[in-house]
Amino acid sequence: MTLMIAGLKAVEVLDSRGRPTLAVSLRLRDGRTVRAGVPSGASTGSREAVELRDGDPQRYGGKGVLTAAAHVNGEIAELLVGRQLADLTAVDLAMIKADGTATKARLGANAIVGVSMAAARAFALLADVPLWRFLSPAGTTPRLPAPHFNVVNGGVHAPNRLDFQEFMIAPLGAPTLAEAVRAGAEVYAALRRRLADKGFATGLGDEGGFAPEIEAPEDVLLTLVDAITDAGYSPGRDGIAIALDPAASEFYHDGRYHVAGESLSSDDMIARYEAMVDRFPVWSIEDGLAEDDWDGWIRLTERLGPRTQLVGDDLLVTNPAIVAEGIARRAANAALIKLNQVGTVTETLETMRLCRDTGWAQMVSHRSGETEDTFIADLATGTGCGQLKTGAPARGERVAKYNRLIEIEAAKHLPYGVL
Ligand code: 2PG
Ligand code: MG
Repeated sequence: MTLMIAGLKAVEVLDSRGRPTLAVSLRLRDGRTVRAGVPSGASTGSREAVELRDGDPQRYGGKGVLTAAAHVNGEIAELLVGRQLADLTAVDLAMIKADGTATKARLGANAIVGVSMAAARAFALLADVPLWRFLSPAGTTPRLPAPHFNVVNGGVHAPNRLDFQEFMIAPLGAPTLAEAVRAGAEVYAALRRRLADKGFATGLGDEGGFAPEIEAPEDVLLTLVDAITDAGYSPGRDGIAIALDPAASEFYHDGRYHVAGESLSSDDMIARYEAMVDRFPVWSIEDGLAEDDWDGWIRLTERLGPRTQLVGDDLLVTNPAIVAEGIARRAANAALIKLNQVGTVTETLETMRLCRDTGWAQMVSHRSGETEDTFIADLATGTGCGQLKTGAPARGERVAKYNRLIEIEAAKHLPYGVL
């Protein structure tokens, strides 16, 4: 069914960190309205689509998004409103063409992705199907993803001494999504008790994980295994596994990795990960090496790829061309999927298709700056990719996504878990 947009409006609102972002609303001809909230990262890859910020130091320290909002309300609205739009691809391609840059820098990836997400919701409404169903490509089986709860935050997401950005728990062995969420929340509660007993502060980082003053990643892993056991679960792939996102580009300077006071080469870093995988139930490592250390990534994949999921985030930035390069060079074995890294739903689905066709794993992801929008829960479910990370089982903007998964499961019984 073709879409005719009657009105399009973006306003500057706040994200979960208190920074400006866009809320886009799209009105259909029958008066129904759909909305989208645009996420925003802190540890961004250098090849991501460009988030347009005003740069006016008088407003929000230069981070205002009035220009991007004006692009939605002006040029993009002129382009799309009142036209017969055959499908989502037509909407996205029209915006890509009008933008005219390779990185969406002129209109702003934040403007474009907000409209793209709202348009996807509009098409789902017209087809009278849930968003996850609309986003499900022909021939794929929808599936509830294994949630990856980020329960300890470091790096640029927390003001502590911890260099690794994210320590996630993934209830891979849970029978259903609802049980996985329960397991995540119970371990989170057990972890709070463990940290408090040891005298650590239990304040939270940007994604709702605890931000204790622990320096060595191995010490966090030890505590996590204890918390999993305290909560009555078994650490490992049959129970609750651990996933890391060190976000290594952030601690890679002058060709060395700076971790817990040590200066490490790529090979030292790989050996350190190998020791972690030997000792702890770490099943997945995202951005273990820096985005410009491709040779290191290739060696990491050779060495750990057979038994560990190695996810490219900053390395691959959800971009189909860069993911294709990663696949060809065997520089990882999985991709992180973030809508705003590439800037449209259509291109995101293209990257996901590429991964599926090649047998690469994929994990859909939130950003550290989020809104209450739950689009990614539907995206992960509809594409059947098997994995979603969207923060701790705490903080409204994170919990909204997990709650959306629970609602989807309650409405329709779908298979659960990693592929
Ligand atoms: C990441 C993300 C999300 P940010 O590195 O994977 O957790 O962080 O949104 O800051 O890039
Ligand atoms: Mg990452």
